[in-house]
Amino acid sequence: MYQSVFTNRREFIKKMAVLSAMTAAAGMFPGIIFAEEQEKGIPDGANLDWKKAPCRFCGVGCGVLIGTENGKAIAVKGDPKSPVNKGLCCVKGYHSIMAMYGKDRLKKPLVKKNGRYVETSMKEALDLVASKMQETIKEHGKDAVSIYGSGQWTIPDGYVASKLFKGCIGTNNVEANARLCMATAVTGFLSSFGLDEPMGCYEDIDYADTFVLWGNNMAEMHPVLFSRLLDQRLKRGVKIIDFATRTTRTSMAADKTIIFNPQTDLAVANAICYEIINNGWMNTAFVEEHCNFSKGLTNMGYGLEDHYKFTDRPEAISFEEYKAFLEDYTPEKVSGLSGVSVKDIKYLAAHFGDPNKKVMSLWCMGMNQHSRGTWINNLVYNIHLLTGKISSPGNSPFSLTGQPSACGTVREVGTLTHKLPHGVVANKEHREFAAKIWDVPVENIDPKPTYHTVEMFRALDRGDIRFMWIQVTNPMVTMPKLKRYRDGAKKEGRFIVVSDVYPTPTTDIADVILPSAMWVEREGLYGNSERRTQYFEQMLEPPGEALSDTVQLIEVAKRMGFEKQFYYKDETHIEEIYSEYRRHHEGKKHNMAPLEVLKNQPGAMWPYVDGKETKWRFNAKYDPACTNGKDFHFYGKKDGRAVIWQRPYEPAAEEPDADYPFWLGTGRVVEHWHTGSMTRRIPVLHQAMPHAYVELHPEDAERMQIRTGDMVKLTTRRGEISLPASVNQRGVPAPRQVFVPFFDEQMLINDITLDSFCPISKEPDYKKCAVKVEKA
Ligand SMILES: Nc1nc2c(c(=O)[nH]1)N[C@H]1C(S)=C(S)[C@@H](COP(=O)(O)OP(=O)(O)OC[C@H]3O[C@@H](n4cnc5c(=O)[nH]c(N)nc54)[C@H](O)[C@@H]3O)O[C@H]1N2
Ligand SMILES: Nc1nc2c(c(=O)[nH]1)N[C@H]1C(S)=C(S)[C@@H](COP(=O)(O)OP(=O)(O)OC[C@H]3O[C@@H](n4cnc5c(=O)[nH]c(N)nc54)[C@H](O)[C@@H]3O)O[C@H]1N2
Ligand code: SF4
Ligand SMILES: [Mo]
Repeated sequence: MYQSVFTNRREFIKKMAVLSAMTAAAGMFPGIIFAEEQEKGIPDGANLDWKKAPCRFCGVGCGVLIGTENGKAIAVKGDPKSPVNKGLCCVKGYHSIMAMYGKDRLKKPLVKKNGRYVETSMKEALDLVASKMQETIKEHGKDAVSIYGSGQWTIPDGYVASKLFKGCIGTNNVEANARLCMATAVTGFLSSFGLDEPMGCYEDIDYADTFVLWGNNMAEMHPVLFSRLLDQRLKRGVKIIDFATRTTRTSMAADKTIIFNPQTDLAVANAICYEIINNGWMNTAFVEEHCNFSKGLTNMGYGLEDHYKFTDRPEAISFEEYKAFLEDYTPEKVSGLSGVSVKDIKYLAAHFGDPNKKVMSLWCMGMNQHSRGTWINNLVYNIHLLTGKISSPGNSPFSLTGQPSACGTVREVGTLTHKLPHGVVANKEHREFAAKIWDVPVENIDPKPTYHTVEMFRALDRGDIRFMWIQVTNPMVTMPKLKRYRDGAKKEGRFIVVSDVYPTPTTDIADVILPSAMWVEREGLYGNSERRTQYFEQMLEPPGEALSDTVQLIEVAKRMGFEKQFYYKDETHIEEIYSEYRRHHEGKKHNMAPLEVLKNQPGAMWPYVDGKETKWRFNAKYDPACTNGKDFHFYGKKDGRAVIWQRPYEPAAEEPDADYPFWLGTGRVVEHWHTGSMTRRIPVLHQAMPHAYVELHPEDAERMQIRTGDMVKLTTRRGEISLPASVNQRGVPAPRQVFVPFFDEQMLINDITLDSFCPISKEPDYKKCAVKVEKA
């Protein structure tokens, strides 16, 4: 039996076009769609069986209740018991179950033979994957095979992937798309505090007086959490300050929007520190007791050269040295560069400086996808450390995650090349500890990290990597400077396995496509932004031969001869895998709640110690791991002190010039999840946002005589694409800037983005490159 996946994709694209032609207005009335579906005979919901799960989509981690009847999920509501969302959901949450029912769900494995995809059984497909991996290792060595996963992997998926590749095969070729997303948050935390993940939690929202959003569009990207900020404003009159490079729906809801030039957040943050120190707002007792000052290397490049190596060399400095450094960042000096008025810089600083105000900073990709991302993370921590506004209710620098399990599966499980579940591969004790739990010889674990994500795709292009297994991510839409990496992946002698639930541009380049069981079609766990681990049970049967990503990996591991390490007795393996995984994190600093607890409540925050969650880490009042006898203990650092970093302003990797006079920034919209593979198959979401566009500032549009809907050609040094214009619609960029969302695989903005990255975190800067803008 032959089935071409391309036929499916053509059908999908055709259907998208038909739906786009329908008026957007219809999309505003979901009732129309549901009525249509109801006619097709959706059950009436009289005998619904409700079960809890974390939402499939974003890192907020809302609790949802899913109603199933006759083996189908037919209703969703917010879980009123969840402390995260207290019964509320956003549009994606409410429509989440529909993402499982797209007509072209992958149901059978497909193997490419003579340029066509041939259906095969799961057993044969897994045999092929295992033998291909073994063959590649034999011919090209263990570092020629790799796995590229995701912050949408469940915790068990990531755990078994790491165990198979790092522990059994012995290669550190394990990366995840969180490298494109949260890697900078990790290096920010590690350099400032020595331990990853926020010290505070969502409850901070209930106590903070001022919220500073550092270039994130919470109204669209973390909608339910944002509604908690709005709720506090109604109740207590708190202030929401939107500090951003463009006006968004978040700006519309904020009390004040301050627009700055891209990349200059570095300078403004330093100016805030200058103001704090020079106005006597520093919490001297806190700084003397709990902080050190440090500086690192500067001019570290932009990761653009292949094989680029950079190692930071931190050096202690004195407070006086740090204070002298800040003289370059007076509000007056920074104002011209940043485009922010002196008054607004002082306004921002005064909120942090006021001893009677509790301040919560929130950020996401504006600060992380930044060629100096680690630095800007450090700088925001500096502000909170200088004022002592940290690790206590309402005083909270809070780095938000994007994906449902970016924290749970990538940061906590450690599915990055240099990481282990507990610790790093370079550390002998950490290797010994992991090897013992994994039941492998310690020599198996290679002490040297191999490739981070961008380098991994460069290695695939060069031929150093020959085999790549891609799970729960769609890199052929989401890699920066995409064309180069697509051409590389398609070269002769590369073998690509893709596990997905729908055909995508990434399955288009696959040699084997494995259909996956999605979300509640299997059992799993996610970990959200506030260190909350949440469990979900299997509620539905996966379609056709679809298997969970965990089981796919285990089956291949067994075929490769690792039966002993992957011998799990219970049927879905999740219970055993999770309790094995928990052993890596035992102790007061990171203990995870047992599965029985997670089965009965909407998640628990780690460190989970003596049956209790730790809400504020490093604060002796709340955190049992504090042992220095003081009020705060930053125990991630050997001397118990957090680091205030001297980090200068440096320009972006590519800035507008005469040939490419605009900034190009990219990002998201509320209706779609990343590459739209799921949300574009939900009619109501697709119709509300049928295709990508380019946002222009109204003055630029007028000068070029461009109106909404006109085609605009964007050209960068990497190539060109054309998209319809959007003027004064949802978002408005600053003059000489354009913004494009990346959800639309038919208008691949990443074909023209730049693959520069923060040399410390290796996270690409998707927010900045230079572009020429013309009416097409
Ligand atoms: N609806 C929906 N929600 C999502 C997602 C989704 O796909 N759809 N994805 C999830 C994921 S994985 C993520 S990572 C998050 C992303 O959430 P966000 O980071 O909030 O969203 P983005 O649209 O990526 O970021 C755009 C913002 O970057 C800021 N920016 C641009 N340049 C700079 C700069 O130089 N400095 C600073 N500080 N800011 C700058 C701009 O102000 C702009 O509004 O959303 C999560 N939530
Ligand atoms: N230009 C630009 N590019 C960006 C960004 C940006 O801001 N601008 N942001 C970056 C960031 S922060 C992120 S997080 C990435 C996201 O980038 P990706 O992870 O590449 O995008 P997704 O669409 O989330 O891909 C998830 C894939 O998993 C599939 N899937 C869903 N459920 C399952 C399952 O249970 N099992 C399996 N095997 N597959 C499943 C979906 O169909 C989809 O194809 O994009 C990055 N790329
Ligand atoms: S805010 Fe995020 S987690 Fe909550 S319902 Fe929306 S997409 Fe789901
Ligand atoms: Mo992300």
